[in-house]
Amino acid sequence: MANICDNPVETAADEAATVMTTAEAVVATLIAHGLDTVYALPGVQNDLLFEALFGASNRLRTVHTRHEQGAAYMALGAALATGKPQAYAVVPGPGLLNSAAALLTAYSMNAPVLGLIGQIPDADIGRHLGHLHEIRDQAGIIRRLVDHTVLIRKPEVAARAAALALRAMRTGRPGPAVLECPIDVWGKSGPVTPQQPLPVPAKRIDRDAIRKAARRLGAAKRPLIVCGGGAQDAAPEVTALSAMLQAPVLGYRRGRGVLDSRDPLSVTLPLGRELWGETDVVLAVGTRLLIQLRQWGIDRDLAVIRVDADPEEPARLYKPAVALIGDAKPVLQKLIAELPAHNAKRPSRKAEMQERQAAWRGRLGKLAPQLAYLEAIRAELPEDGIFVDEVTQMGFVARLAFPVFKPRTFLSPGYQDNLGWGFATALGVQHARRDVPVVAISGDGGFMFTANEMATAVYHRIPLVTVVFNDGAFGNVRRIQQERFGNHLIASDLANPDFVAFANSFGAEGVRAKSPEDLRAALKRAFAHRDGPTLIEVPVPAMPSPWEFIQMPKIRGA
Ligand SMILES: Cc1ncc(C[n+]2csc(CCOP(=O)(O)OP(=O)(O)O)c2C)c(N)n1
Ligand SMILES: [Mg+2]
Repeated sequence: MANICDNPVETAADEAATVMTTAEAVVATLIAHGLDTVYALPGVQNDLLFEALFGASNRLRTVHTRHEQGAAYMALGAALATGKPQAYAVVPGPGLLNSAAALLTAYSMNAPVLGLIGQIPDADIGRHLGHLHEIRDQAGIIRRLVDHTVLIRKPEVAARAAALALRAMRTGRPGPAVLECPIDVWGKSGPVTPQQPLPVPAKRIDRDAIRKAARRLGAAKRPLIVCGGGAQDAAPEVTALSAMLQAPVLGYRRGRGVLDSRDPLSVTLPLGRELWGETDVVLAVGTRLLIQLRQWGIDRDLAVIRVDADPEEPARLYKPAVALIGDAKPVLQKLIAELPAHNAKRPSRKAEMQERQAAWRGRLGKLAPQLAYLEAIRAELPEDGIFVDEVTQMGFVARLAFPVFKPRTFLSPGYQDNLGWGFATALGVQHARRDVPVVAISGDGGFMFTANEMATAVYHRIPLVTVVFNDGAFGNVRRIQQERFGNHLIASDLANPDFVAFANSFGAEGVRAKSPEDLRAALKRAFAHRDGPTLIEVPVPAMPSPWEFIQMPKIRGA
């Protein structure tokens, strides 16, 4: 991601220029970059943007939501599901702030989301006159949320500003960007040079570092690979390296699905921690490695090799033995080419891993209520179907035990872990990937954050299947209050609507499932219904705690 680029960008007028409005220039640039949808909620500052979107509606669809957070979460979901840039448009001030939790999540997840944010009249920015939706230092607020933001002040610079933002979103560590545009600038006309995608500068891969890494890994006795979200586009490479090194691949949350769960070398928590305790060389791909380094510990007997798009990342917490800077796919391809010259002969670890996986499955048995429902979902969700996780009892266990077969099919909200992201994000996932079934799970607490977007799902006929596990509580908080605070229950019991009637009142399918078998049958019907959304309510009692398997103690170092 490039640094803040605050200045309007100048382009030389040339003969290719055509007269158009700022809004038309931005819309044309989005189309030239392959975007096909803008998730949006309109308002007077952006009227001329919507006028341009109207004019381009056969090439760029506008999908409107019922709250700005819904628009931004949908763009995030579409970005996560496709790996491609996605855009949302909202009014300034409250519109921006309503979208901020999703923008923050996009930043934490390195997701390429472009925010198109309105502004008050250009000449009045910073004058505190009390314009509609005026907010103090909007650009400053945005700068705290994203790395790249530009205020567009005239049509001549608009196409290039959009192209630079879209390039910044794919450069280095990917991430969101924002374009602000004042109410009186969207409609201004001027000569605009059409802007094709700008090439992303190719990163030179350090050959010496590749050789060093290959030597270390080749000589390792018990190598381990740890994957984060940055490895999602390098699944074939990680799979090949895992086989060459007979190295288990640990993916938790954002790294799930990089190595197929059916491979005995594919592990999650808590077996991953046990392996972390034994390993001598770790290859960490596109992960901050925070849990491992902070929770599980590190010592001198463990050499860490980091692969990261962000040159700042590898040494942030702990100096690695080798840092390989670049996108995971090309870096790992080089490593795969170099490794055979250094690699030890390695017997298969299949039988050992199968045994250890089975032992941990046994210990996870105390989570049987959650596991039974997750098994029902896995049985009905096709291999390439997408599972959208939430901050709920079912989600916590899914992160540990839901089998994931392909990259980008298990979407979990990263380190924000923000309650309420799931339903609206999943709507964006399903909207961008109409070709596969998508299931969103949530608790009664999380679902109600964006439940209003059921109207969006119905209006745009988005066939998302949402399973709401209803325990009448912020269950996670409630259990902590019971277990750690002497049953001092406060702010954790909830009054809920009848979720089936709620869905039906929007014209959506609504069903209640009272057992894992019921859920399976309901899912089968829901996945067959492709013309609109289905909500499945599952009433559940309080669930056994998964935390002993997630917040595990140190296993290395002092
Ligand atoms: C934005 C945000 N606010 C608050 C929290 C704290 N929090 C974590 S879990 C939880 C309760 C979740 O309740 P529910 O969605 O019903 O799931 P359950 O635990 O009951 O399965 C809360 C409030 C959070 N993670 N994110
Ligand atoms: Mg709940």
